Amino acid sequence: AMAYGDDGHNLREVLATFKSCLDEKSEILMDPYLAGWKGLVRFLNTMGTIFTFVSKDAVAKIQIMEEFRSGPHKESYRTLQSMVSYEMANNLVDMKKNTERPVSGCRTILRLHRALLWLQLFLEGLRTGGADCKTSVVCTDSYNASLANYHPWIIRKATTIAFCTLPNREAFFENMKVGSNEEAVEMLGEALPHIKKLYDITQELYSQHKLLDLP
Ligand code: 1PX
Repeated sequence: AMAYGDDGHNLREVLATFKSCLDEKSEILMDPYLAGWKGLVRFLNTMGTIFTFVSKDAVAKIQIMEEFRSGPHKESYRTLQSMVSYEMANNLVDMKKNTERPVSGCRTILRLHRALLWLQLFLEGLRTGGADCKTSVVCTDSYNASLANYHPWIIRKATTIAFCTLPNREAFFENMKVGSNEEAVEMLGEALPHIKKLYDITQELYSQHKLLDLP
């Protein structure tokens, strides 16, 4: 019963939320996308207070998007695609640094999108890593191949120190609450292609609109 514990951070359900983001037109639905991130934050909050600076930033970005989703233009934020169309058409996306305009949905989602690549690489590393792989190394490599490219030195330093506190692979799998190690590996193998698809569709959308470098 413990293995399927319902304390709010069953990773199988969190990853299934991401799977449910794609609608029939291959558009990405904002609500399950944000719900997926909230689930990841709940998971992160079980990893120790050293990650508080990470979860605070993630929560702040989720909240920005939730405000758009409950504001006067909420229908425009139903999917990532409709958000891009709406914000671009209404000149709401700041292309330069240090201007007074409010933060856009596009730049906010871009930060989560970059973090989704970290997640994909990290989970893939855990899945294929073998019983005695070092999670801190897997995590650092995934970070260096994704988010680190956009973070200033001080954040990279703090992040790398926090990664050293990560538990071993077995403890990670246990914390995922999806059953045995074999079941965890199988669950990741099933879930990761959906995460990758979400990432690829978003990457293509942002690339088409030249939004990949938003400050
Ligand atoms: C079994 C694996 C599941 C683990 C779930 C972990 C969920 C992690 C959620 C992380 C979300 C991070 C969003 C970061 C967005 C970002 O890049 N923000 C920076 C830029 O924002 P700005 O508005 O200024 O342009 C901001 O400067 C970030 C600050 C905080 C540091 C972010 C480090 C992210 C490291 C990746 C997550 C590590 C979690 C490791 C635990 C396994």
